[in-house]
Amino acid sequence: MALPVPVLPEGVDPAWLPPAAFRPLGGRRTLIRGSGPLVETVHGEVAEACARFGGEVVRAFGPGESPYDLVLELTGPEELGDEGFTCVRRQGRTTVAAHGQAGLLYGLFHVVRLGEKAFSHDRPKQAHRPALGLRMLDHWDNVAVHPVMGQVERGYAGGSLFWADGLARGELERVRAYGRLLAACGINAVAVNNVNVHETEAHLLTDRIGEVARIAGALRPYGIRTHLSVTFAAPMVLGALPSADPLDASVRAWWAEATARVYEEIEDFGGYVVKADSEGQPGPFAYGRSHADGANLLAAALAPHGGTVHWRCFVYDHRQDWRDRTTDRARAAYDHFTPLDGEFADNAVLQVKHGPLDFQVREPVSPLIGAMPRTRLAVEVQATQEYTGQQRHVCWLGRMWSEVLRFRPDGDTEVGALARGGLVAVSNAGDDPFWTGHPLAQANLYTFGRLAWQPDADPYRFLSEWIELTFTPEAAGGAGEGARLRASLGEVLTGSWQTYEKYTAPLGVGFMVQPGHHYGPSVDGYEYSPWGTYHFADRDGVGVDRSVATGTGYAGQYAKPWAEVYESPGTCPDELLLFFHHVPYDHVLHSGKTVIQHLYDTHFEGVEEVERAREVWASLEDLVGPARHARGAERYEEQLRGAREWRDQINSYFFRKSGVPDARGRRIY
Ligand code: GCV
Repeated sequence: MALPVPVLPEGVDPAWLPPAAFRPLGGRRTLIRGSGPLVETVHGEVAEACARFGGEVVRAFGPGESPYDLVLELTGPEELGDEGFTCVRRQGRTTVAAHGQAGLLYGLFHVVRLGEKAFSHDRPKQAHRPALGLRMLDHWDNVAVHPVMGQVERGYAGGSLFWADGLARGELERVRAYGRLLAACGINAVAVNNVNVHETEAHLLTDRIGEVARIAGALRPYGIRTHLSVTFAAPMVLGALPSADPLDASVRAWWAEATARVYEEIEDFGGYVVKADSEGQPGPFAYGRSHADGANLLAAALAPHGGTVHWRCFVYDHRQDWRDRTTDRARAAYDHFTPLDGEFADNAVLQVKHGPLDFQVREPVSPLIGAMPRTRLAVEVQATQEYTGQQRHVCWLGRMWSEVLRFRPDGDTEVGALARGGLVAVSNAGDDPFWTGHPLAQANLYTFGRLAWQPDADPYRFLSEWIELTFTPEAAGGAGEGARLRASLGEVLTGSWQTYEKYTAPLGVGFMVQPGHHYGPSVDGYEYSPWGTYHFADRDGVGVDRSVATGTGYAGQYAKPWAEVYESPGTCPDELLLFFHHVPYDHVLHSGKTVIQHLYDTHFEGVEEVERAREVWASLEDLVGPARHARGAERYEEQLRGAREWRDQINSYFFRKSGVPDARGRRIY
């Protein structure tokens, strides 16, 4: 039985799956061969397109019948795995063949992306399969509204899609629609609660697992496995044991039993996500045990059922003394985890933030990636724009993520290939009508999924795909206007990350944000705090000396060639100079400018770029739909206000510290 396509609640934006994106499937005869629940999902999708745009879908060859335009069949080669597929067009027929049901679903969405091109001319057989087996979103959603963080920690898109009024939502149609959007960009796993596991959420593992099972049931038809964040202290919090020591037999038995019960409820449960010994969350250090002991405890409980533990490496001292310049937070993940390489169970994945600090607009790639050859690593990026404008500012992160994924830690293998445990993003979606607050922030979610499928691809290709799917020419009122719309959106999104970088913290130095909520500038907001995030600006210069020769030694955590490149200000790339070095304001960059003049120039330029983007958006009023336009316009006002505030605070601060005037005499306060 075909599974009906989810119906979006009134007023909710269809994002990159507007009905019009399926028009090319209309008016055609489609044959679907194979059976299984995801095949029924595929059938439902095609049937919906036929209902709207004409055409017919059949499930079995009739005798003598062959005039099919599209064939979707479960006969693909086993080598392509469960998620791969082939696509070919020959003699007037487009055929997608997959070995597994998920592959058929991905193949269908591939055809949707191709649009008319899928049917217009012959195409040679091409094989597609994801480079990474796990393409996951971590939701930092709380069930109960947290007094400080609200419902979604670092969420800028309303409340949780999964939880409302202290329970799993009763109506899960929108969760199904979310699963559909995620499948259409290749995502196959979702963790449904915050890695900071509070009292209420701890219970999802045991007495409230039924609620998780319902959510899993809504995501499953789109090939998405559900994962849960758990507290390491669960045996004490939930099981009344006196300890959570990973080597204690009763603790091990407790986890084994609890996990077996999870699988009774959710047969295809993906596994656990754990934040341990990090920012106050409990962990194995309390018992004098290592993080390998901790991760392996949960891995052992999950192994009989085929689950995986995602163990986060965000372990650092968040109670540092700012006076102590020898402790360097950037070093922490590498220092904690590299000695344990080879000690983790096969079904334990270490989840590493892409940079050594915390999702700043510019950071080097974490040296931990590439330094643990005997361990499965997953790389974590942040789609939710905690430090990149909180979905009030446009900041398309595809280029940043692509740079991370294409970085070669040892000068040879790319991060995208080293991330054998997968790619994970902190989700930016919520119950907002546009899913992501700023409608243009949808592009981040879409690009993430596509990059996780193909990490070495050109990210701009995925940006164009998102634009083409989301803004169909017919929605824009015809082909000519469609072209203008797409060019304009490309213009405002393509360089938006670099624009954001220009008007905020300069040259990789990071932070300089308002403490707590992290929105807006505060140059010294974290300078005398315990969080380990400093810039050390004084009257002579700015930046953190992380060299081996005179600094914290962090640069030495890299393999060659990077250890040498980063060690000296003469070879360090400009954009990371202040991350690695403390330099005088008149230090001359590779660009030929002094640090201080670069800082002034970029801050003026950044604001001008926002002014221009706001105008471009204003010119699209008739093309993007009134609600979307109004939302974007309101956000652009705020982005411009915010960019000016950043410019003026940063420029004034450094002018006052250094006494060096702007060479171009512009207004600084
Ligand atoms: C979920 C940063 C954020 C925290 C977040 C943490 C993490 O510190 O500000 O809100 O906690 O990262 O990744 O665990």
